[in-house]
Amino acid sequence: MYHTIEEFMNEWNHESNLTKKALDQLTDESLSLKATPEYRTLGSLAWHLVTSIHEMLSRTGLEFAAAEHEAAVPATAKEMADSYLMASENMIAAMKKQWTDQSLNEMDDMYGEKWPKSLTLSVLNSHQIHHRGQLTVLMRLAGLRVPGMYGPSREEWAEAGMEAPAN
Ligand code: NI
Repeated sequence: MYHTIEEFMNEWNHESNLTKKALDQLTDESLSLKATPEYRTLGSLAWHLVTSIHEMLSRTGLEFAAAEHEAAVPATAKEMADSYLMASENMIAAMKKQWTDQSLNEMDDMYGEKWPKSLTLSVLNSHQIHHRGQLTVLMRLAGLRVPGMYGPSREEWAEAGMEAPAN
């Protein structure tokens, strides 16, 4: 959990840049990809990454403009990436204005439980990382370029003139 807003922002900046890198690789055609008939499309998974920022943080009372949970999945990858950036930037700007470090100890009603804001921020970050991992798998299936996250991707190994590890 985070003790200061700055602690969260440092981590969020790093993670949201990685998410943005992945979203920037999506194509409009790739959005309709389904790994299997019963799972959501690549586009709807990517959109969940966007809308969950407002869905989760609005429960804490933070007020900011961002795509809401019920918003329809956009038809273009660009709209999705732009919406992500806007949600992320507006959330950070609102937090700087509306919260202090002490706010992180305040409790909110979250999904039937009481969470301090510091926990909500941790969950927001873990939730993003979890779904981004799923997204990169679907991106592979769609034949898209996958950016490295915590290490080089297959393409990045190749560009560095090295062979990617087999496992
Ligand atoms: Ni989720």
